[in-house]
Amino acid sequence: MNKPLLKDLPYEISTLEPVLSKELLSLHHDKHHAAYVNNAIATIDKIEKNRITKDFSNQKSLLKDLSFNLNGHLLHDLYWNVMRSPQDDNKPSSDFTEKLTNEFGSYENFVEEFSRSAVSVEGSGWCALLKNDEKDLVIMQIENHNKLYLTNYRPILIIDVWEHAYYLDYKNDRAKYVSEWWKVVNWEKVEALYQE
Ligand code: MN3
Repeated sequence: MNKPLLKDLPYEISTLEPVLSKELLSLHHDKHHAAYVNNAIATIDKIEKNRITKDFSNQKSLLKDLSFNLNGHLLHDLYWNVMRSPQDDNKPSSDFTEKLTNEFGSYENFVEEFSRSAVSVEGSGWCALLKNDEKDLVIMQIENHNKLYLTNYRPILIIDVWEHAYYLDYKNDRAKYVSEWWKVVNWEKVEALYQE
């Protein structure tokens, strides 16, 4: 299986300021995200080694580690890519606003429902907007990196609500982080993912 790769951020480290400081971003990308990549690679190596030795005694814990670390890597990749420099009146296109309105009542309703979902994730996790093949939209919480998974739905917008994603800038105020985060959402990217 191909090994995951830690890519550089798709923008300068200070691009998301003042919503997310460069100190926070550098710690988050270079330490936390990097650790998931390294742990995923180490786990894949162990699984491939077991395949040769036919020793599957630790298979259960390896597959758990793979799910946790590989998802951790993939979700961070998406998270970096759905953000850009902050804009005050940051809104989706009228086409996508219509999609959100059909599903959630209005753009404002969507933001409220998504924000409440993000703030209420239990412990460490994520909140995502996902689409299926029929282009239905759903909001989903993800605990850790891999729990509460919904099959056949792909995330197109995601926020990391692990404390490491905001503590340096917002202390324990997850709600403040979530409300500021809407300024850096890259709606063009979200809409491109929706169209894919
Ligand atoms: Mn994170």
